[in-house]
Amino acid sequence: MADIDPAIMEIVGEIDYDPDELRKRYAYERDVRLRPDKNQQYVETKAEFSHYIDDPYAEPLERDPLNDHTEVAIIGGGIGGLLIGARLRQAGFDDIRIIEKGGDLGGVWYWNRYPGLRCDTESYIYIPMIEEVDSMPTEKYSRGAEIQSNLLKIARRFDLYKNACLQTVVTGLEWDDAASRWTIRTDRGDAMTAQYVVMANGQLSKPKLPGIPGIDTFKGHTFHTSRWDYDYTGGDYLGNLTRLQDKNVGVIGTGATGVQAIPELAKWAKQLNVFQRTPAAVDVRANRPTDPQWASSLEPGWQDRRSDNFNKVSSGIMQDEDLVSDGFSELGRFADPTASWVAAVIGRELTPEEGAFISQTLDDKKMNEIRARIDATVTDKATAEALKPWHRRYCKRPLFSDEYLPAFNRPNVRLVDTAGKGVQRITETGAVVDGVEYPLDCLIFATGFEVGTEFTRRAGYDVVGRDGIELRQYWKDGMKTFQGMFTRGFPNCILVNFGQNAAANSFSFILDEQAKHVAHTLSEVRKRGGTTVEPSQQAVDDYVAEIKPLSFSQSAFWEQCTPSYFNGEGANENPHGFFANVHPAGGVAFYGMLAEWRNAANLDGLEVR
Ligand code: NA7
Repeated sequence: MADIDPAIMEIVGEIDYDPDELRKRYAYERDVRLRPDKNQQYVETKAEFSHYIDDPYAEPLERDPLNDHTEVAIIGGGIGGLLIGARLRQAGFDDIRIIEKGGDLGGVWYWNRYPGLRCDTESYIYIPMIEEVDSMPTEKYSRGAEIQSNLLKIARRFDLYKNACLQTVVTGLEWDDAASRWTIRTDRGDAMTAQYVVMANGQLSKPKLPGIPGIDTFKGHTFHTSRWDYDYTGGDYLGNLTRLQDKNVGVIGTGATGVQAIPELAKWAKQLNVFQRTPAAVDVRANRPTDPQWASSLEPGWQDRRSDNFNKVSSGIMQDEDLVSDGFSELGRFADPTASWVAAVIGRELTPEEGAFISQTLDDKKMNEIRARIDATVTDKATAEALKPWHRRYCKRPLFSDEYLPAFNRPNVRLVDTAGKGVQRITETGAVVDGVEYPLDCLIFATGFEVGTEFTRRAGYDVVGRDGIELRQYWKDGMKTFQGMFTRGFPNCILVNFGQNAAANSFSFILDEQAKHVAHTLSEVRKRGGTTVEPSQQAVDDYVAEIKPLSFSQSAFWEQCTPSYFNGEGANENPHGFFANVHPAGGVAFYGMLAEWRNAANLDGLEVR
């Protein structure tokens, strides 16, 4: 380390481990997990697996097909759809219809109800429009039920149930150029029309299953965590899973969901077998009740200010204060490889090598801390060793829990480590790892959601634009948009999603910025007396050129990572990957640019007719 500036060494602190050995271990653990079938390893929840995505919560609903017209149809009633509805209402749009698959609005917070469910970014910034609906989360990280009830407050406050179609699955969109409107077909025989369609059908919304041989042969009970079967387990989101007290339960998946659900399952199952492929990197959560004094001291506009502060801090942009001050904001110290906050501390620009050194060293030290916490918490040494993650912090969505590790100290909980290989086989009666069968009454899949497949496959419908052009075809080699939202040849059709835009740790922030963008654009078109809006070819070409060459997915960081949905299961060339199209400006600058574009109010790049 002799040639590193002492000021930088002071910031990163003592290096009391062997970085080369750590690199070798990370590379080894990645290589063990790389599979030639990459994203193809997963089973799509269709055909004989479609029952995994049935709605267990909704009562049957009958209604006649609709063929009426609305000004704005929003596909998806999750956070994105609700925010678009709210922002459009604020901009004076009355004629809105949300079309939602679920039995109620709420999106992921409607579907996910597993015990232990909470948001992982702070609720004061994650739950949108807290001020507008005059609400306050009861804890720093709210339970799922509290988040859902806040979302429904937005729906009621902005009258978004009016005209909504619940339990309705869109099956196709078709543009009628002569009439300047979309026809929307659904599984209920609807052929409604709308002047504008906003596709807000979610990012991680289609559950996926692991392609483990024999998965279709299991004769016990089974479900995906996003369709929790409380009839079988007993209890509710608070736990009390009393019907598991005489059951051998298996859970596959130790990601964000597994880490939250496993401690609850551990409390109630007779025997819980946790089948682990990649150990979860779990840092301190430190959840706490909301301090009423703090809540009453907040000044109007506090939520936006807090969210803005969090975005900057968690992106490594130096601020006087870290308002959220949690594990996510802490990650800002090494999330940004140029470590701009360090530059601010030492008073000069860093070389790229220095930035990479700081970022990597702080990451190593954080991961060492996470591994040391496992040793300090888990009493059985072999279990503790097997629970240790060997990858960089941002190779996977960072996880936080104070209940996950202690669950492995319970006598009824067994960690079945698969040494990176996953479950070998599922039989009629259990799961096999390393030739040993673990008998199970119930097998729960905490295996996440489809990522890295085409948008239209995840959405479940194709979009036919002007002159019969199909979105499936048009985007087959990757998305082509302006601002990640507007597509040439698909007038009046706007995408709200994490696609060709920039990442931010709080997903609801991205969705709200996009919702403001939709409301602004439609208002401006209205002001101009227009009926259609679409991006110019030049605007799309320029935008795509701007983001493609610098996409995150091509960076060395992701290549060195253990497989995950972040790096397309190691398949960086996947044009549909999670980070395949990310704008290089980063979240703060990118959404700042969108806000400036709105301020200019000239719809630059869009053609209005
Ligand atoms: P994730 O984060 O995609 O996690 C899925 C988990 O399932 C992960 O631990 C996987 O292990 C595991 N998995 C997948 N296939 C297998 C097989 N074949 N055998 C064993 N284990 C397997 O989904 P979550 O629902 O936890 O979280 C989704 C997002 O929701 C999250 O990022 C938040 O943003 C909210 P792997 O790590 O791939 O080895």
